Amino acid sequence: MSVIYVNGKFLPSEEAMISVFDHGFLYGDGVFEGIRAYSGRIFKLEEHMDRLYDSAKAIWMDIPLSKQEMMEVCAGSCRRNGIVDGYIRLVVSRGVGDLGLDPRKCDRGPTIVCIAATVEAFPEELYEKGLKVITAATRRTYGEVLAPQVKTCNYLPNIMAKIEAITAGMFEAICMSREGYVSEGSGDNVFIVKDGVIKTPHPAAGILKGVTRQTIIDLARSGNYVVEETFLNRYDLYTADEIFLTGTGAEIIPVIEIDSRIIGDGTPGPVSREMRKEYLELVRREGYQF
Ligand code: PXG
Repeated sequence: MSVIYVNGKFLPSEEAMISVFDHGFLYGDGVFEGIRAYSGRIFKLEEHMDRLYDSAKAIWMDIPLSKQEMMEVCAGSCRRNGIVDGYIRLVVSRGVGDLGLDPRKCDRGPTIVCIAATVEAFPEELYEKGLKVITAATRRTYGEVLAPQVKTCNYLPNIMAKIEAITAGMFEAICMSREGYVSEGSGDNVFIVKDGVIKTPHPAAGILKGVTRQTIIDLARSGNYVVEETFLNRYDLYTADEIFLTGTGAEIIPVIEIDSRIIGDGTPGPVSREMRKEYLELVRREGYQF
């Protein structure tokens, strides 16, 4: 049986509950992080903390714990659940309020939940075979509505894109920005390789700045690849030599088909495989020990 952190206490999972008046439930008013542990270390924990606190700030929410305390909540969740390799879901919602929108009514402060479990973003065999994806009709949210940099509990657009993928018999959907540039998948960032150059959508194209995305940019640059953060469109996807997706859950997963166009020779390309290998080596070397 797992134990789950809820507002300062570690509770058995069946006792870990939040109120029906929590604005996270009523309105999706909250922020979250998905973090991963490998070999007893939490990978890029500080980067996830920075993004969580920035997300909270952007939605006018104060998190009552320091980043260091929050890091210990994550570490404690792993320790108490005997996790060595696992997934940590940290959710900070506006808290318990009334049925109105006014966040000031949530005057007991945010609800903080931390769940440590295991994850499988995509079936294991697809990491070897590669993924078939579509581009989605659902657009990525844009800054004037809901800044894509904020990892909010409002994931309905992402889920709508995922439904498009599922109903098309695919595993993932890639969304365009309002302007029609490639932004990202429902829960992952996008990279392409063209003529030896690695390219990924510029943050201004409206993306969540993925921790894995930055890790890959750093790994690739230190391996002497040229990495461009730029603006890509569907044509660039269709004519890429390689495509791969990155995310904490997804890690690095090659794409071999998009909108019925075969990418490369229809098998995972060399750069995608190299980046995946380097990433999986790095996650076992670095991290916040627990
Ligand atoms: N874009 C979006 C929209 C995301 O939700 C990423 C990119 C990748 O970011 P990181 O920092 O993880 O490299 C995410 C990641 C899942 C899952 O089950 C993934 C995410 C959120 C919820 C679930 O795969 N987000």
